[in-house]
Amino acid sequence: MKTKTFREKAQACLPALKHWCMSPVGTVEPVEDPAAWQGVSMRPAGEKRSYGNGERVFFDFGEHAVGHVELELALDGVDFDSPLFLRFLAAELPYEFSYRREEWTTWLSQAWMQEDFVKYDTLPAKIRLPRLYAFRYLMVEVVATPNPIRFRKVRLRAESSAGRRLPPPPQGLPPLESQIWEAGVRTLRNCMQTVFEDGPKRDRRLWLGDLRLEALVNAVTYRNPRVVERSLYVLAAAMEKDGIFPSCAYEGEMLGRHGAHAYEYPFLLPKILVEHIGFYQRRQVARDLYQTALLQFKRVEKDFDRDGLLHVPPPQWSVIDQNRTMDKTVATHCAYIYGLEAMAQLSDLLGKPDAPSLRKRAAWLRKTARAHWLQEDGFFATDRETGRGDRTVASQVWAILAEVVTGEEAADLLKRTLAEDSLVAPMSPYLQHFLLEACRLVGNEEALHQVLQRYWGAILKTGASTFYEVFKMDDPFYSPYKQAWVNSACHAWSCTPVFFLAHNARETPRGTPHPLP
Ligand code: RAM
Repeated sequence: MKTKTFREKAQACLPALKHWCMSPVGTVEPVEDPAAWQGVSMRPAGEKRSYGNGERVFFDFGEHAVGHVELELALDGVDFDSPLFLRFLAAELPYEFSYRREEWTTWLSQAWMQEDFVKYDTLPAKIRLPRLYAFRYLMVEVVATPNPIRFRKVRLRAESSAGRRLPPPPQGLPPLESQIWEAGVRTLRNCMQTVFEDGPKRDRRLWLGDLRLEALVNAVTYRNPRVVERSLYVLAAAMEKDGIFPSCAYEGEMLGRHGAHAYEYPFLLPKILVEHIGFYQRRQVARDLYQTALLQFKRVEKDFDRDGLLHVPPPQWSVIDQNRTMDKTVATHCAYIYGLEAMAQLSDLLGKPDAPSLRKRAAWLRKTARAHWLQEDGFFATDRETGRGDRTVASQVWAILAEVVTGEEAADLLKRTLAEDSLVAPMSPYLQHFLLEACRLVGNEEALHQVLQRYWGAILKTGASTFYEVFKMDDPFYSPYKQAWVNSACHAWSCTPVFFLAHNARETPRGTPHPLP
């Protein structure tokens, strides 16, 4: 199928955005607070009638949302002999107010900070800030004004294709899990725009790995299959002649262009398609992308060595977790097997002839992984890992998900993984999701709830109303970008506890129609 056709299909399922208005719940101010996560908290502050040169006001909208800020500006007095000059800084978390432009040290663009300087030549005025912000707190600083300025009717015109309403948690969830549910569905809502965005503060980009997880939660909450299909077609529309399925793509004016490529993301494509059929019994997108999905496995066959082990050729990289230093060899090899298995299921579902050869290859790759990487102590690790002692949770989780170990052996590996503190721990909710998936696969619901409550419960304790891109319990300032100001605090790959908490999702679907409300 031609990219032009994918483009047309992407446009045909463009979802409508729904809008709603939010007003601040109060004015606050950031204060240094050693007891608070990242050392900054917001305390109530009185609202003044008007603000003069150098003064700031911080509006608290009560919860994280995405949209355009609108407000009315009026001067105290009549003199207006110069423009009004304002600085806006929208923040997801209090710590972002410690941002200092001159202290920027990361390679990521400073333009991602939600800071804008705007001048107004005529007042009073009704304004609408041109940029979309993702935030809970909004600071307005009066850089220069001819007279004190009044802020009236401060509003956020919020938007999402999911609408405002957060689906309620299933009855009977314990309070902590209900809170986790609420933050999870808010996270997805705020990332669910005309495609599944990764995080609305920064990239606002559609990534294939993030899309898979968002599609899972969408299926048990907002139930909008068109956003899934639109997202898949937007990615497909950006495919080049080599047939590599993009890991990341743009929309709008840039529809048809892709961004950076993550090595293992394309292996998730058949999984998304199988689950999509399972959730909605809609097959067209799977039919359209079947051959493309198959190609993702064939085209990397050259990257296997003579022992049948997959090595990512530099400078390519796999995501697996937001950790740039750990060895991801085992996890990537196993992600390939996981994808092959899904590809075989997709072949069966669509009545294609490829399943037997795909399963044969998966079985062989399980053997090679086991033979080379299952160490004497019962953990999976490459020589590099064992040599340096940096065994990872990621390797164990992916070995389980790829069914390199099964049954009792897998259940035991999971238990030992959770009990072993020396393994390199997940840095992001993305890998934590696969840990939950492994818990469910081996049937250990108790461990699943423990992980979920411990990790996502800890995020909530930081004051979160949405879940984060990265979260390391022992390091509040952890950032894969070396600067926590730019981390995203509403990142959809972190919303998947909702999927595991939904009563109707007790089993990850394997292509069978899934009973959902
Ligand atoms: C970052 C984002 C995104 C992720 C990629 C690999 O840009 O966190 O969610 O998928 O990395």
